[in-house]
Amino acid sequence: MEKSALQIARAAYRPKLPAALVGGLALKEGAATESVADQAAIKELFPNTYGMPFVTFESANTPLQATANVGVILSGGQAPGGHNVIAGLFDGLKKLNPDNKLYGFLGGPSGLVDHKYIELTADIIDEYRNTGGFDIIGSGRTKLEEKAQFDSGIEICKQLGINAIVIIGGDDSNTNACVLAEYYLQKNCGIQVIGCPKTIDGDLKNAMIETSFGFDTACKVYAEMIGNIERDANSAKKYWHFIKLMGRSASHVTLECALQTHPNITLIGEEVEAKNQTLDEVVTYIAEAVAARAAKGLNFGTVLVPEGLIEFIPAIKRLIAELNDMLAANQAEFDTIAADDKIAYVVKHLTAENAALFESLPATVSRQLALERDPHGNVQVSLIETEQLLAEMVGKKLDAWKKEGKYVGKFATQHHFFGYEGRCAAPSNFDADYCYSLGFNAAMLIASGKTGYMSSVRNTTKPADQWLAGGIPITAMMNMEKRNGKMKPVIQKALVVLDGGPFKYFAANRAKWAAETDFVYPGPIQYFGPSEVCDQTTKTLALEHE
Ligand code: FBP
Repeated sequence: MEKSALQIARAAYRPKLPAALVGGLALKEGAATESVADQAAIKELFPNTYGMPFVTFESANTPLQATANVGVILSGGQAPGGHNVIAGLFDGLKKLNPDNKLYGFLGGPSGLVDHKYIELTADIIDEYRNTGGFDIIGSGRTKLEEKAQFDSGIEICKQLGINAIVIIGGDDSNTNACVLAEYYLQKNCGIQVIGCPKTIDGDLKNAMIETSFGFDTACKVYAEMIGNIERDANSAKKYWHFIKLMGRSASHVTLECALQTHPNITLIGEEVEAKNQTLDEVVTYIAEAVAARAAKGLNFGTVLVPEGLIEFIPAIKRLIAELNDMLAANQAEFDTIAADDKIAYVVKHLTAENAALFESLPATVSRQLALERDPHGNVQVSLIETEQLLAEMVGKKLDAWKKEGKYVGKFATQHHFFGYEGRCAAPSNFDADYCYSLGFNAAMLIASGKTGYMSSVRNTTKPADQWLAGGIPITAMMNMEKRNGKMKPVIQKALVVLDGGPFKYFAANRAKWAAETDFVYPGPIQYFGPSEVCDQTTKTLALEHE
């Protein structure tokens, strides 16, 4: 396969490791842990993996040696750096013992259940070092939840002599990793399970997991594109650009991109929810900023919208919840209704408040809400074109204000959705180093006999040699939440904290960014060059650790 000059040069990049992982090392156990909430319930569900201590690696004279064959799984959406986690794991295992083997389960967690795998040899690994994507073994969204799936995993592990599984995934996949670890301990089958924190959404983090991998690179890619759009907007001076950014349940990506590019308007879902705002209030907020700029002759700008915004608006959240329940209860009848009559059927079966809100939405959105369901019968919120919905509603409000003489401007819009563009980008130096360290560290946790732990690399705002490596028991991150009507143990999702450093910085500057044209143009990720250009972390990480 032909490679670009950058690909060839990048393949030779040697990711940096925390100093403690470079030579010999020793494991230091910290204090016993408690789950973040619902301690009694989590302890009962995880009798073997609850309360384990934090662990940290320290430099020592003796190198760790261990025999371990490992199976690795990529789970969920792609995130830049996944290949480097696997490369780090491979190199770590070979350092422990050159005879150790690494197997890759294909297509995500289903590879473990269906016994689809390849052995990852040095030749294969070398092809993928420092590259984006998950194509080395593929990924998938199968959930590991059933005992039959776990038992099928035991079968293939016994067959291949695998004594540890590394699951690279987000909060749900790591929750399942812990369930698997607990089950394998109960069965005493000698298979350890270690998790690695992945997701561009940035919503898997806590004191020991400072960031999920992929967030850094994906945000840098989106920020480059937003900067380019801002420059276009400032050159042509004739469009308002509405840009939706991926991040299904949290607004970290949008906040980080705002910090990097200073757009005129940024919506943060968590704030909209905290202020109990209605859709109309959100639209009015944007329209007022547009009108204020128009009064100064500035008929252009940029608006950033998080993918999950619509679900953060409390009234819409209630509407979606009722729609899901109502359609589930009336599924059989609903399926027999002619397509043209479905909207009327929905209106008739909703409570008055939700019916009124449903009818006030633009037709494209109400159709999407009523007619497009996922395989579980739920509304497919991510398909709603929020950027278009907001632009349309702002346009209508401005028209009304024009008639009242309150607004004199031009409002022409362009829409964008950035998500897939950044998920498989070649990892930034930060993600290349962080991911390699996470994988290498996972090998050391396995060699130390740990299970039910997530690989943890901390102190990441400092140069890589000062990073701290260790592990956090996954149960320590858990609480009980309602899922499909039942209380389940899950890793607590990290949403944008409104009194945290990143949001506070944004809130202190947004009025200025709205009124002025204070755009920042970050440009493309740089892989080679001075450290201040190539090794910057995200603004979020920097502000969180100031
Ligand atoms: P993960 O949580 O699995 O990392 O995926 C996150 C994400 O990238 C979201 O931002 C987005 O909503 C979703 O995946 C899209 O999923 P799909 O790849 O199935 O279209």
